[in-house]
Amino acid sequence: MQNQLMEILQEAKEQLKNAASMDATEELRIRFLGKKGRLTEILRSMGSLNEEDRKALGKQANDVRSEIEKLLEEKFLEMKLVQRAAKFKAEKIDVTEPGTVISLGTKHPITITIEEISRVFMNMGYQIAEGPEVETVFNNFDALNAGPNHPARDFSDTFYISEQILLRTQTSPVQIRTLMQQQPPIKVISPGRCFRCDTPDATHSPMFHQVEGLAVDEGISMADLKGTLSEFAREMFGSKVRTKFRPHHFPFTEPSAEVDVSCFKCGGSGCRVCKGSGWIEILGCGMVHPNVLKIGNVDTERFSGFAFGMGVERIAMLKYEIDDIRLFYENDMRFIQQFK
Ligand code: 2NM
Repeated sequence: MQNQLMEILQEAKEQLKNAASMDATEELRIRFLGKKGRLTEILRSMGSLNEEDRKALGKQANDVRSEIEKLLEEKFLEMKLVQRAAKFKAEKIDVTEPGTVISLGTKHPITITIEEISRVFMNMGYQIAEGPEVETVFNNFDALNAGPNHPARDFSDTFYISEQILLRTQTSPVQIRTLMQQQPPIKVISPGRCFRCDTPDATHSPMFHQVEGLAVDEGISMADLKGTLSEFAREMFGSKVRTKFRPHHFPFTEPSAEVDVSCFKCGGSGCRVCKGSGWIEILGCGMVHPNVLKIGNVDTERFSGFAFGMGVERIAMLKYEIDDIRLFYENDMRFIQQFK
């Protein structure tokens, strides 16, 4: 039996040496030290021995047991370290790896254009005024000298919310609100969204943007209007462009005009952008009608003013040579990202 014990120890040593995992080590523990293990088997069979032999063998068996326990403990520790190393390897994070690229958005071309127009007028001392997109019929039409039978009030052109409430068809209500709140001198521009009941096509959209402007002070004349808007055209389209003021009619201005710039693309000889005419229409303007000034209790004997309005989409389409207004509203990044 002594030999058997030595054999067991020898076997345990060898097999433990070769064990390559936690599970394999645990299996060996059960095989050698478990209730049905080799050592237990020998201890059980000791009953037939005399006391002296039993004592001697018992001590030896316990020594072997301690020895195997020690070896197992060492192996378990080793396996634990191996396991941990494998876990570290599997969960390794490479902090030098390039991060996920976050794609940045870009400003919409309409925003870019509004900012550019606004900058030109801000540099001339204008303030930016804003107002609601849902307006009263009074602010949108009556106050603008568009009487009860004016064609612009037509239900088929205007989004009415109710009889007295509508979606503004231009940003002029902002000018009206300014006139009613402030006394001259007034120099404001009003960029913003407008709505008209149009069927969309290459040049029409039921939602579009405008920048309108208003200057009221003592001694403001048509010369100020022409100088201001000619300077705006040069800032916006290049220092070489000339301007042309053609007579027109608006209910809220008298006299009224439309403004053309000489083609900034071809210089006036005629091209695709100016459709061969050499001139491009960019905005409407005029001297503010006394009926409009009176809405703001402005003393029309002392003060006068000019106003103007332009379509932002139209300006952007001209500048960037965009041939369909609907491209602005499709949110196709391939389109929008061209205007960085
Ligand atoms: C235009 C053309 C001409 C305009 C007039 C006013 C107001 F409220 F002051 F009377 N705001 N904007 C105006 C004048 C707008 O757009 C083509």
